[in-house]
Amino acid sequence: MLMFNLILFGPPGSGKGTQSEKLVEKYGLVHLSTGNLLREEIANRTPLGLEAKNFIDKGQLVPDEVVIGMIGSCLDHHKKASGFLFDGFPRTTAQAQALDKLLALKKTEIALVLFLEVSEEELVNRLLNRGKTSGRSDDTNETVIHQRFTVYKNETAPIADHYKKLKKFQAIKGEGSVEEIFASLCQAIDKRMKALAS
Ligand code: B4P
Repeated sequence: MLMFNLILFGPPGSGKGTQSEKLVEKYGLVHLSTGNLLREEIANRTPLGLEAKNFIDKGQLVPDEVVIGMIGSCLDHHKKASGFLFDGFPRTTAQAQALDKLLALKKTEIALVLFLEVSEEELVNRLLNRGKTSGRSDDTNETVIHQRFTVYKNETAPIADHYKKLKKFQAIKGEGSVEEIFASLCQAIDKRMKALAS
């Protein structure tokens, strides 16, 4: 069976995690969120988690070799998956290249990259709001939030070009209700699935 591998791409707070939960339920994909995996490591106080916390608290990215290793072992654990939803990964050029290689080893590739487009003002509001209840250290301090945007612009946004060249990139309006955005994402996925099946 043909695998369907999707990347949900966008700045911090654009709704990747929110929409991923709904998408994996509808399409039966395996959800791989590097943010969630790292927070689990932190909660379990593992050596990897302790290292990651230093970076996340400052609004920086965790080193490539750490996240690439995590994704590699997750892919190995899900040998029978019908597809993966990558949420918050890749975030650097090195991660994008590593993902291409890991998928090639499984004789598959990325089918589609959906980019959630949200204004910076809305992003700050969402993150500060989440910080009030989640207690996430990277959501409570506005300086850290702005550092995350700077890192996103410098290190993550440029990888969009890689997928644009491959004609796998599509921007989706990420403002509006969660249901409206979900409907737009599903429309794009269904169209791509149909094209791949024909
Ligand atoms: P992540 O956990 O990936 O997440 P995020 O960018 O903070 O948010 P996301 O886009 O998932 O937003 P969400 O749906 O939750 O990253 C955290 C940190 O981990 C990074 O800064 C980095 O340090 C580290 N990290 C993770 N992956 C890494 C990698 N590959 N390499 C290196 N480091 C890595 O939505 C945000 C809020 O908005 C929520 O409160 C939600 O309820 C709300 N919201 C969602 N949709 C909405 C809508 N339509 N309207 C209003 N509010 C909405």
